[in-house]
Amino acid sequence: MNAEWWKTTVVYQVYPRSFQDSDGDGIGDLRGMIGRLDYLKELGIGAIWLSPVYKSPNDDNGYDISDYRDIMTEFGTMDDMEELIREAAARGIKIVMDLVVNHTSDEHPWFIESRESKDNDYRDYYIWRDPVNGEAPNSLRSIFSGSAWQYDEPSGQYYLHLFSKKQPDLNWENPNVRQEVWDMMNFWLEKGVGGFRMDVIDLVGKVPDEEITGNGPKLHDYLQEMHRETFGKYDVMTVGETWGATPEIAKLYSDPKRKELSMVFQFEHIGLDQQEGKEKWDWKALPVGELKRVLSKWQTALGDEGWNSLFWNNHDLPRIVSRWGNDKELRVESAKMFAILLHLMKGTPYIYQGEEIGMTNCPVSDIAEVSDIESLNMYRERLEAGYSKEEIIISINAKGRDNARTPMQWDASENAGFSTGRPWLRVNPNYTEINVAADLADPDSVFHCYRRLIELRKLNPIVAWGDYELVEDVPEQVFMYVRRYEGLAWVVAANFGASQSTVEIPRFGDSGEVIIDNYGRSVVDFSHLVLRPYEALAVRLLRE
Ligand code: TEU
Repeated sequence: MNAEWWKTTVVYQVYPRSFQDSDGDGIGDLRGMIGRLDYLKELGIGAIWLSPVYKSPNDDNGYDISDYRDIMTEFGTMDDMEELIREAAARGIKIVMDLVVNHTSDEHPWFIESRESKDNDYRDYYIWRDPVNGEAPNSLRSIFSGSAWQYDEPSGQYYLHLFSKKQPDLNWENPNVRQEVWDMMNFWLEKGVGGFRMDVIDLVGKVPDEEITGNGPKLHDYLQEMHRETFGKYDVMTVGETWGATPEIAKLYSDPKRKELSMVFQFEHIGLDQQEGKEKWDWKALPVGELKRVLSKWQTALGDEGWNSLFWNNHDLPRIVSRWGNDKELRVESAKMFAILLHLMKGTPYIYQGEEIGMTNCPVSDIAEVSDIESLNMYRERLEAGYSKEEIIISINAKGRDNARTPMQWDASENAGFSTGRPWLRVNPNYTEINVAADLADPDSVFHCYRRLIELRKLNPIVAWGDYELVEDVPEQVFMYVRRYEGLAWVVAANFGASQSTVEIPRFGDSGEVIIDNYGRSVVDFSHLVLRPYEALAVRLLRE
């Protein structure tokens, strides 16, 4: 048993609603996914993080669960799920479930009971408080706009919901709640899943009365209890979604000695294009220098007391090539640049569906085209606050979550090969050009760059285990680092600029063997290296 398989693999995130429909209802499903496993095997990934497939009324696309032990009707059945786990395993791929246990759906039987009456056995499964001076207990805000407290007429109390009002927060202080969660996790572990991605896990230790949400005092006790009671006995990976993690906090989760999680998603780099003290909708240009410093800090700060996750994208984030690259004439180059830069770092890389073919954002012109609850609530709130429709739509196009959720673009046929029916969310019109079939056929495609990067990680221990050092004496817009392992040194350079940049580092020697790049170079001379717009390369140094 190799306890660390997740340190040498690459994880692929599937957003099932948008991956592959098999029955023509316009919604992706498990059977569709099974049919695409060979594609994922060809890409070379070792695990799939599956966004929620449980029963859900879909107020937040499955992140509002009404039955943790059943499958969403539109996605299929438990038999399909078991077949998916089996068929994936047959291809060397593990299925990592999304564990959404900060909250349930308000349609979960626990909540239906809980809201029945103040003395119901399940009342204390959720967080109920009396009004204060006839109003909400305090000023806690929902991440999806408005107050985090919802008044419940019949009992005269408020319940807490840090997300939508159809996502009431569970009360983790209650040992029965924790036991229910452990039982449910064991139910899935026994089915052979490869681990869990833990939704907003940093919120479960909240102390609502003190307005503490993230990183509450008992958070790590709970996670150690979880480790003991559930996955500690299995060879699985666990990754926590932790928006507020610093390297010090990340070590608390991922230091193997503490027996908590394998790793966390840290979001420090993700917030760099956000204006100070404002919301994600209020963006600014990416400060490349800060990106270099932040990612490099994370590369070195965890040392042996933790493990990094590496990602640009997920189902909550805009597409990286549109966000920080050029999704027009340099789409292929910039998509590959992000891939090369990230995949040769230390940590476990995550690819979000469609990223491997350079899928782009999908702009809308009217709120009627928007599906995501976060954007819809924000739209209402900002209209009331006096913003114009036009400025709100600009924010949604830059940062809205639907950008990442449009259907997977498989080929140039109708609906991009995603569905024979009408897709639940419109297909990005650029599918005739950007699609899997086209990328598979072109050896220079974004897909083949990702496939090669995954292979490089498998074949070269330096990628998983090498040390990391940022190269400082280069122009601000060039992100350059060295990996070193057992006498070998690899240099990775990426020009974030839309213009060329010159790098002069004579100590790296006058030539090096190109391992991978995005402009088709054969030799690299570091004493005078002109990097073209979004050019990225990795080179094995002949001497240092
Ligand atoms: O996301 C947590 C979260 O905080 C996000 O809503 C985030 O703030 C926002 O989307 C950033 O743009 C997780 C899931 O990934 C997300 O899809 C869910 O909506 C949310 O939890 C509630 O379960």
